[in-house]
Amino acid sequence: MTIIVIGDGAVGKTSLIKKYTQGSFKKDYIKTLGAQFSKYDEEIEGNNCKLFFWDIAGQREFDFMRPTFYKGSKAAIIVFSHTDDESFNNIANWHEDIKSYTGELPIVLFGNKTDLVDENEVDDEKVEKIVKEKDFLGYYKTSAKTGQGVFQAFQAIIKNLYHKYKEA
Ligand code: G3D
Ligand code: MG
Repeated sequence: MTIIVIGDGAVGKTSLIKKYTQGSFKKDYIKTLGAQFSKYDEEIEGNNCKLFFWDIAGQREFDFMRPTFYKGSKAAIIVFSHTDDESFNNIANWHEDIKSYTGELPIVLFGNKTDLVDENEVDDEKVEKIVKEKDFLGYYKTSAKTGQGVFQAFQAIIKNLYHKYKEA
């Protein structure tokens, strides 16, 4: 099962994958392709599942490569950072990008770097509005630094895929 992880630069995509896989992933940075590929074996409900994460660079010069990664993917994680409004505003663009190449793909939204913001200052309504609008599977607050929420967030999309493809 391949999952693409996208979002603006420096929102924490690589750090989140690292945290979730506890650094145990086999990492291959394909610089010329602007993507980092991580393979991770995980036991889900007693079955071994192979997970592949594509951490796709947001740089414009790699625009031409993204469709290739999108097409082989079963799900997507869009990451924004709570410390970067621009990364939040770009969620819709990332979503359009995915849709234009894959049609419908299950998508979850991660709001990362929660450790850097005051819980009371986070505008949850704004986020929930876009989750509803775009029909995302869910929204999770994460911190790749403290690890808070990271496990639950990845598990949500992985379990969703697991059940979807188990039945198929
Ligand atoms: P990217 O893969 O989306 O481009 P990275 O982002 O994972 O490379 O992270 C960019 C920077 O943000 C890194 O800092 C990383 O340590 C930091 N970062 C990522 N996630 C979090 C988080 O949840 N909390 C905090 N406080 N920092 C985070 P450096 O300085 O290493 O470039
Ligand atoms: Mg990265």
